Amino acid sequence: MNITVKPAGGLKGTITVPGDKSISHRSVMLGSISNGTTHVSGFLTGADCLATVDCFRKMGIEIDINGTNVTIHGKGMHGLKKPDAQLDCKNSGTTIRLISGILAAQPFDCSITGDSSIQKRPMDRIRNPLALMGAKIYGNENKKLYAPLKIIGAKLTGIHYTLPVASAQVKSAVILAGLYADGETVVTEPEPTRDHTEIMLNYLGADISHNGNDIICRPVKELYAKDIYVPSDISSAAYFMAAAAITDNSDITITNVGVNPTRTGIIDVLNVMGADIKIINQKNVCGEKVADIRVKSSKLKGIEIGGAIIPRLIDEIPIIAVCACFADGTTVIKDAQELKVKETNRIKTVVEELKKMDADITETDDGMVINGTGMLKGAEINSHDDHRIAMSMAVAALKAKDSTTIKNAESVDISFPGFFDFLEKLK
Ligand code: SPQ
Repeated sequence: MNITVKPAGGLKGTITVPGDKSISHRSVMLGSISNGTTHVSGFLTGADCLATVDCFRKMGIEIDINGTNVTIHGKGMHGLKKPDAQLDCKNSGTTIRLISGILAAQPFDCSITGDSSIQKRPMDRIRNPLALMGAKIYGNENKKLYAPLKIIGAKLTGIHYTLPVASAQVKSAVILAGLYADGETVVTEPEPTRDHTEIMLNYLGADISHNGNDIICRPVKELYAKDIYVPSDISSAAYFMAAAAITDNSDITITNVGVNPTRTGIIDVLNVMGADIKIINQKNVCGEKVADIRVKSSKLKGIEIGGAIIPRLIDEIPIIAVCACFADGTTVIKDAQELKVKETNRIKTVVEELKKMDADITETDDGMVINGTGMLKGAEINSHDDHRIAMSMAVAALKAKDSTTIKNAESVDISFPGFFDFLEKLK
């Protein structure tokens, strides 16, 4: 599907964007292995989270979906059954990596795969620590390990593992395996990454604690089903925060957004760039911080972004690159080599597509350098089937000189079904 986006300014209104993708995935996984029924509200019915639902249904878990309300009939820590068919994670890295931590400890073997993008994303990063715990995971070995994966359930033992790269997916896979292991599991992070797994596990009765950069996980006998409220996804809100900041005469409010400090790097960066952002009505729901975010038009300036903040905004770098095109001066993004192993190589794809719009942007080995020109031209853009590229380029199009067409724009459904309707609503 091709979508044409015309230049626009004066974005006004209040919106509530769909539920957080990371938290929605975890609600299905942890609800499935809890004792009792979990009612989830605000669930993201994007394609990635539906892939997680499908995997657990194939393992015998009854899951009812009614709009954004999801009911999971959990069967406890040892209630999953061997799937009759291969599990399919489609485009979702979170699904394949987190589920692998659970599957490694089951009394059955199974096979798990995903689409062509998933089959190019490295899986040795989860296989290596899980293998140290005793897991048996096999796949296509070609320098790194790739899906399809064959996972043969095994008896696991707790380990102390230092993550070679900051990754919430790897941390979560090890923690989930640690729930089933003999003895304590400790994961040391080089930098803090999103901690939704830890928060939700503690909410459901597990014993996960922190000591500096160490996360300590003790095995559990049971998790207890509880209602889960999923806040709106800050990664989805980011597109509208950026759109309001770069277009003239805009003033928008995005309600009930998850503002867990491990995810708010985008707010910190926009603030340093000079954006007009207010965080209001803060509260705490199911252990997660939630707030409304008000953003008005502003004059941005270029900055340097790197180091410990990168994991707190890794998915927002494409939209930050768009903002940088309209900032005064130069923006340097570094230490972001992890972008190369996302749905696409996002350093390459964002640079390639913004160049088509005449951006002054250069790819580097660990990020990019953008000279703000304050001006982009309309172009024909390839989403590369990457939801975050499609949405970032749609925001860039709002501030371009003429119309922009985004090819394969349906990829937004991965994390934000209805994205283009939200954009229209604010115009
Ligand atoms: O699930 P997937 O495909 O990996 O999705 C992405 C995204 O852009 O939506 C990354 F491509 O988000 C990851 C994120 O980058 C979701 C995630 C999580 O829910 O644990 C963690 C991050 O990845 P990582 O590599 O830091 O573990």
